[in-house]
Amino acid sequence: MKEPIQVTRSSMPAYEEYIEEIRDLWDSHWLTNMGSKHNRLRDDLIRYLKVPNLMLFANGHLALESAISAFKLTGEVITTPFTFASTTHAIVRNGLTPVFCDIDPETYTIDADKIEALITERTSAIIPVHLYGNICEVDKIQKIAEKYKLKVIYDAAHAFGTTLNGIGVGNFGDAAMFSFHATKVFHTIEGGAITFSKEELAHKLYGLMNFGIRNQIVVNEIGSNAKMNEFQAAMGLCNLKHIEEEIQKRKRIYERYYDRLSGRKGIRLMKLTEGTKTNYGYFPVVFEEKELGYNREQVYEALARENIYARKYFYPLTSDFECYRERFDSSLTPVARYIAERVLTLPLYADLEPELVDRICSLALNP
Ligand code: T4K
Repeated sequence: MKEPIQVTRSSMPAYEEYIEEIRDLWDSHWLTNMGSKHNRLRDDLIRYLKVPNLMLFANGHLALESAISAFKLTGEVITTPFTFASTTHAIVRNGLTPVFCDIDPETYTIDADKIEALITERTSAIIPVHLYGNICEVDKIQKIAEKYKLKVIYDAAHAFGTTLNGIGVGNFGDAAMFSFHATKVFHTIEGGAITFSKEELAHKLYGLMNFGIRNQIVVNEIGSNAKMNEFQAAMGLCNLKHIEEEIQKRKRIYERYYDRLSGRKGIRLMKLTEGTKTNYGYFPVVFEEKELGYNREQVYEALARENIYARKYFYPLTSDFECYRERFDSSLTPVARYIAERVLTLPLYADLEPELVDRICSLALNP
């Protein structure tokens, strides 16, 4: 049996490089709670992402929950249902009501033209997702937010290192959350960050991330524990050294898929928002049965028979999750539903062999 090919595979620095990076932890015995590697990674990421402020977290989800909490939002939040569980859960776990906006049929990000109609007197924020390394229509979203005095928090879990017309994606909105999970273009095993425009937010976020502890006797925030530890930060320091090579390798795979699958009737490929420089994080393909005579499930099965595991990111829509039964109506977001029922994200990682890309494409075209 051949080794299974999964949708992604974590990139690793050389073993020796990581060992070298963690060696001094055996001298210092300082393993977590804002250690020196944590601080070094934070400063390096501020430079790499070209953002004014950044705070590291134990994972992307806790970062997003903390960002939402930091803005003291109330009532309703406009968001997308075509995303990973985390986005919607983070809103609900903050006691807020998600109001689902449909997505753009070509970029798969929130349809900015449909946001305004969903605003009520209870709306306090918009939480869009820079999905698959594509960037939302940030200017339109900002204008709406300013008109109605709403906060904008981007879920940028997929968007590490992407830019829009040369501007780092972490600069848009009031805050943005990045995931550094093992499956991401840049990872710290588990990990995440919040980037934000107003420096004052740092104090609040710090409290939320570290039990609200200000000093040994003052605890003034009902915070959580969401600190990044030194082993995570060490992995990040190593991976950051190789990030350009990682993105270039992914680009080659992405372009190979693109060459082989573009221009085919019934096969829809994601359109990047104008001005977007992506990180080649995901390769989503929408299979339209009417034109093709076969569907997404058949492609999924054909690949699985050859031990290749594409994923249905993101099906079902979060609004259709069992835990939200009877609470939302996904027929109100028909484009998101259409895409979710037909999308497959194909295997994509730095060292995926080109011959495998060719094999996957031929199965996608003839399952
Ligand atoms: N917002 C969005 C839009 C997100 O996509 C995510 C995470 C978040 C927020 C929350 O960020 P974090 O709290 O996770 O930092 C995976 C990831 O676990 C998750 O981080 C990611 N999105 C999501 C899109 O994908 P699963 O449930 O599909 O993971 P799993 O375990 O099935 O792994 C997928 C494949 O990755 C495996 O088949 C093989 C490969 N893999 C996996 C692991 C765990 C590796 O190569 N190495 C590994 O260590 O969620």
